[in-house]
Amino acid sequence: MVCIKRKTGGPPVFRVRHGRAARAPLGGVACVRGLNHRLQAAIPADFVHKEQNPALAAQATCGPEKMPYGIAPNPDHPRMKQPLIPCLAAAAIACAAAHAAAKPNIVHIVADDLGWKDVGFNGCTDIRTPHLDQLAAQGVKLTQFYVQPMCTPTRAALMTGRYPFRYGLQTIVIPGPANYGLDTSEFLLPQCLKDAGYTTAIIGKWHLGHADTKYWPKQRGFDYQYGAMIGELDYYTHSDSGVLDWFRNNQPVTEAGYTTQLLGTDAVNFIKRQSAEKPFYLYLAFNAPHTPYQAPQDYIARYKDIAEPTRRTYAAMVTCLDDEIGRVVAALDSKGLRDNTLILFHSDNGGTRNAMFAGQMADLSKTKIPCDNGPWRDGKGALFEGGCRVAACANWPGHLHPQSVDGMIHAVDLYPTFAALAGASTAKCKPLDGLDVWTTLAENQPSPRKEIIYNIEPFRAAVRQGDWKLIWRSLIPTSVDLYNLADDPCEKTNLAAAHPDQVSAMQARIEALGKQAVKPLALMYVAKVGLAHGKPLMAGAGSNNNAPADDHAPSITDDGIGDSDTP
Ligand SMILES: [Ca+2]
Repeated sequence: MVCIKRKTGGPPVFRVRHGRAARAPLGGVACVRGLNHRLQAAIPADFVHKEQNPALAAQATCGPEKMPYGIAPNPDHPRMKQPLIPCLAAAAIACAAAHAAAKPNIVHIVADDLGWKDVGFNGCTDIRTPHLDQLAAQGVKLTQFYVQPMCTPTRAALMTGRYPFRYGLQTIVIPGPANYGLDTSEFLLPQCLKDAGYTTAIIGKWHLGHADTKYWPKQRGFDYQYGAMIGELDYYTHSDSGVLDWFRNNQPVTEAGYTTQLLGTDAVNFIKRQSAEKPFYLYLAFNAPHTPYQAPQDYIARYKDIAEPTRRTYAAMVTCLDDEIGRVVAALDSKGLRDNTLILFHSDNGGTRNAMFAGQMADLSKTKIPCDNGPWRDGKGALFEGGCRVAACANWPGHLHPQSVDGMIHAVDLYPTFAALAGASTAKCKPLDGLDVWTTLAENQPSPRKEIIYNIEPFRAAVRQGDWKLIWRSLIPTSVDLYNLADDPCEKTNLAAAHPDQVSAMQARIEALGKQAVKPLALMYVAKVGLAHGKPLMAGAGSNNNAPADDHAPSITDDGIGDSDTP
């Protein structure tokens, strides 16, 4: 579909097929996104996009409606031969051809457990992140970017475009000893983009199944793989509990180095190997700044002014992460790919505020949790904003104009948004929860997303509809929180008792979603382990097992699952 619109008081915008658009660089001349500045079309200024102004659009019909992604406009369509059409039809053909040849590269950078306020562009004052700050300042700062509250669920949402409660990955992460993974019947983002001609690469952390290679990323659409399969690893030994978790193209790799820098170097080398002729999707999923808190000494030395030792190390980890992102951006620049590359950055969940989610490798006897989620309540693992509303920005020179975008965007939206940018078909997907949010990202138009599903679990759930947010803990004793995020973004005043009708309506929505949910694979795994017969851990005389009880062992309880604040 080719349409043209003129925003009130703004420059004309030219749309191709699924509504991708770029503001005209010059008055009256529109640059079509995807033409890579090679083809520009002079556009009459009174043309409008039919979705923006149906009345005018009816007069300026411009092609078949609802063209599927990846299908070029048909110049033989009767409506393409109506008055006004000839120039559009010619432009459509030229645009479609050029669009196909200029699919944007996508560099999708994910941080792990990064605090919302631990980047300069969100107001951090003691940790330096100049490269991220520059991406945000010259691009789009996303103020309402939502994810799931933990690693595995968010990564599943990114890869499927569907909420993780639909396939059993909504609860905690995939534990190291567990053998389940992301349902292989899901059609993943790299598969989708690969079908559209993209080279696909994962550099970094997967955490969507590790015990069987059928779950591994190389088996799920990624052409190239480098990094870890599980969730938490030592930054220097690249192992989890003594088991090496470091692979390139499914082969174990033993090498020296700090993971953040190894991943950055590998991403730079990957970019150097690419050409302008074939687009690529690089999923660069750093494990930083997740526990264990480890950083190179030269980075730690830069933060002598931070007295608290864990915060100092964490600051060093974040700055190292920022430096590696800077190297990736420089590689795109030196390769001449920057103008045709969308960079999107976000954390996979909020910074840790609850010791239970600090990770198995954190020495809690020495660790003061270092993450700062700014004004948002709680953090990783929680359904409060601090767990799910994360630092995020996007950058694409000439396509994303410097501004702050407040529209709601959820991790599931990236799949259809990227697919539309790539001209990729989503026909093989199961029904997507994600929405194409490009006009929100690029033009700051109201988000098509009116609802956020924070999570649906048998023991708790949370939904946001507009400004209302309901958190329902169904584990006995039950509790309900209702907040108005417009008035109370920090979730301090529970309005549930004052608005019973609103509570009932949102609980009904959660019940309906619950009926669509698959039982959490993590809970089934825990139950299986708990019910298994094994060697008793018996204390006292006559026992050969003198292991002390582990008071710090994680347990799944109402508090422990993350809805209790940590000071
Ligand atoms: Ca995480």
